[in-house]
Amino acid sequence: ISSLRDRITTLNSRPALDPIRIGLFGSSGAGKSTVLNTILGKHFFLPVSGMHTCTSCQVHVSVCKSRYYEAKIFLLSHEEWKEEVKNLLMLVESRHKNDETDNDLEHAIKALKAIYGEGAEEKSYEDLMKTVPEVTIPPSRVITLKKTEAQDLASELDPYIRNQDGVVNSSPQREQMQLWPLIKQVQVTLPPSDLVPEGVIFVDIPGTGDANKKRDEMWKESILQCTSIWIVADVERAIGARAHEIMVQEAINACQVGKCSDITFVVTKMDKIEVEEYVRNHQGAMGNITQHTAILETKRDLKIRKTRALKEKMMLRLPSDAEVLQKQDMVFTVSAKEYWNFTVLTREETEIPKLRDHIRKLYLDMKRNQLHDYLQEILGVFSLVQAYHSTQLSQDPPMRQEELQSCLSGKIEALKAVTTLCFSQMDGLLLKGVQSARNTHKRNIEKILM
Ligand SMILES: Nc1nc2c(ncn2[C@@H]2O[C@H](COP(=O)(O)OP(=O)(O)OP(=O)(O)O)[C@@H](O)[C@H]2O)c(=O)[nH]1
Ligand SMILES: [Mg+2]
Repeated sequence: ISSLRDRITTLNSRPALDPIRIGLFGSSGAGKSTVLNTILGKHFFLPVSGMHTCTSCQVHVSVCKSRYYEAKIFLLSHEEWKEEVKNLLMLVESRHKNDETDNDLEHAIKALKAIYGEGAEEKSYEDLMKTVPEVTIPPSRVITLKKTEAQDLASELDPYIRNQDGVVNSSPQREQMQLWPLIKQVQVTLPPSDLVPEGVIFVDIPGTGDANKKRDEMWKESILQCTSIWIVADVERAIGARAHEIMVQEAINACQVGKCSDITFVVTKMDKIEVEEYVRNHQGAMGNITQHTAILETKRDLKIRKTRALKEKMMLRLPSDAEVLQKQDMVFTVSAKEYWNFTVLTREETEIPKLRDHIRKLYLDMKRNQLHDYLQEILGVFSLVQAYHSTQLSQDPPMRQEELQSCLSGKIEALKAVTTLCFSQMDGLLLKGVQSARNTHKRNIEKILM
């Protein structure tokens, strides 16, 4: 009864259906934040940059039933920050030992300076803990922003998310910018829209390939939590990049041990295909080909090649009936730039609408699976309740252990008798066969040898 009660309580307390989590992984500058902005129908919302690594922390974006654009910026707890300071100081210490500078060391010095001011890297841990931070840290460790317009939220949020390397410190948003070493995660919610369903959480992950090791490894921790993994690659790096190979292997691993049931490859910046380059790379191509045709041909070619490569890799490590292998569309070739400008491609050809359909399909598939599991559990509970009920109301007293034992022994004996009979019949026939082989083998061998 108590186990039944536990199962019903769990069923009851579980939010009807868990949200699905789509993680965007890829090298820095691949266009992850831009694709996400475009899917959300916002030209500039999350910060993007072509100059240097842009997104500095994980940003979760979802749609919810509110008319406001909201963001929650979660900071490291006091204990977590103390640990971080110890780690940063250890890196600074290594400078004295190795007498060399590297990017991790530079990052550590910048982080300490941002919070404790000039000369922080020269101080001891104890001294730093006594130093009053130059930034205001809210006691709740959460900063909440709430706006009625997307652009207002975007501009207030920008200094918290944008990587602050090389930023001039006289900026009016200096105070917010300096908080970056403390920021753990940002959660953004948007009002409902027709473009993406409620219950989908996009996770924009800082790009890999960064000089900073810690930032570079962050994606590996997040990948196991994703229900759908998107590997985002610039068209100029879409084929043969080692970074993507590693991501595909980690994504397949996430299908085996994590929550993932979908791997999608998104090739970005299709508008960058140049006609001259296309003609040079394709010997059979005509010289008078248009850029439009060159892009469409490249899209088709990339889809075939990447789908084949992805499937081959998946098949090596996953069972042939794995859900992730049954997907129709695995590769999308998009252009966010053309979605807004449409100088060469139509909106359909940019594949942004197709990517939105893909999300809706993923959402429906996953919800269907979750609902199926949920109903299975309800059915299980019902049948247990029914079984319990019928034993409680039964007129006959419940069978005792000895009765069960003797009933079971009787059945085993009966089974033994049938098995013996069955084998004795087989034995008879086999013995007959052996006898006839003995009688005829000499004759047969002689016939063969003659
Ligand atoms: N030509 C072209 N440029 C694009 C397209 N999409 C993104 N970009 C540019 O690529 C650069 C990098 O884009 P981001 O969206 O910041 O890249 P990211 O992957 O989020 O980078 P990190 O945040 O550093 O990981 C920006 O200058 C974008 O304007 C596209 O479809 N076409
Ligand atoms: Mg980004």
